[in-house]
Amino acid sequence: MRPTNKLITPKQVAQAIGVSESSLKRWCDRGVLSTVRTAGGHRRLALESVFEFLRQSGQPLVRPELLGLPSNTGQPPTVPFRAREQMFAALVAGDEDQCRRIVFDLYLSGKSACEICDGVLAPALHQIGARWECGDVAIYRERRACEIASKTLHELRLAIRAPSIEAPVALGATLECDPYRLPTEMIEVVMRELGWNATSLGTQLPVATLIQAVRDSQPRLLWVSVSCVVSIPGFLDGYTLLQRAATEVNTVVAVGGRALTADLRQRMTYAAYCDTLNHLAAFATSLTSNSGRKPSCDKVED
Ligand code: B12
Repeated sequence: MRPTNKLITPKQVAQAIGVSESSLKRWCDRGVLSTVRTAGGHRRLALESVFEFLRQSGQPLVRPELLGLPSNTGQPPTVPFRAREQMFAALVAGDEDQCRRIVFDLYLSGKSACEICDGVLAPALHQIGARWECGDVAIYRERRACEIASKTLHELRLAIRAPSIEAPVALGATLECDPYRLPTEMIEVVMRELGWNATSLGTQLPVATLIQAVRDSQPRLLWVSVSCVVSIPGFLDGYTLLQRAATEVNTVVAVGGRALTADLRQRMTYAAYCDTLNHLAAFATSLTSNSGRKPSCDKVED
């Protein structure tokens, strides 16, 4: 089982964390762990609420595989400052389980999705790019690393509580000619962790269809991830149309990505430019804590 089978039995959880089933049921009765009932009246626990409990309580995992995690999760615990190097090695080696272990070790020890993405996954991929440039990492390894990172992000997303019905909506994507999918996938996960109903629409979207999505959903926030610009005039024309359409429905636009040079940014209008996911998280939080107030800055600083 991977963290996609979202409802699990109290027995599985008790075995995973090494306590008796009766202790676990007591915790459930006291509301320490939330449960749902099946149609037949049996108690079940949502995997994301078990993860939340583990993050808050620091309770060690005895049999992580019962929660769909690699069996060596947390044994020994991943030391955050080593995680980046370990992630680089795991990605280059194509070791998907090790990559999942590092991510879930960090997540269960209380690190946010934002910290994991900005601080571990992205730097490991940057290092892969640098080593590819010198000819030290073969192209297939780089592509495989990208696939593994994407799959692991997907699992992390499933470990996060689903957005509530009143959650503010955010949409995002990359525009035509930009195939870089990891930044937009990371943003979806980070925004969902912040309680947003966030959806990445994917990569290489024609501007017209993204405008249609904005009009249909009228999100509170639209992110545009820009890792690659093939034609500057073409990009600016498309982006301007999109930004205007967003303004018409009161959608705030946040932009970021390695291709957004200072020169390009000067010719764009946006509510926030973010270097990191942490910047975006701060900006998104300011939107929900001052709902109704227009953001006053163009760039969110650390
Ligand atoms: C994987 C990869 C690819 C894959 C991408 C696959 C995919 N489907 O995503 C593919 C195969 C497409 C590819 C192709 C190429 N690539 Co490439 N690629 C990479 C690599 C190794 C990783 C990219 C990645 O996902 N990084 C992880 C992300 C998460 O990091 P990030 O982009 O920095 O994002 C972080 C922040 O910038 C920020 N952020 C980013 N976007 C946004 C958006 C918002 C709204 C916010 C808030 C924040 C934010 O948050 C993120 C987390 O911290 C990079 C190395 C690198 N430095 O990243 C090279 C790299 C970008 N590629 C490079 C090159 C040269 C190419 C090619 C030209 C190679 C070739 N000869 O064909 C082509 C060009 C393709 C194109 N059309 O542009 C160079 C670019 C050099 C340069 N000066 O521009 C790099 C830097 C490698 C290198 N060191 O030489 N590549």
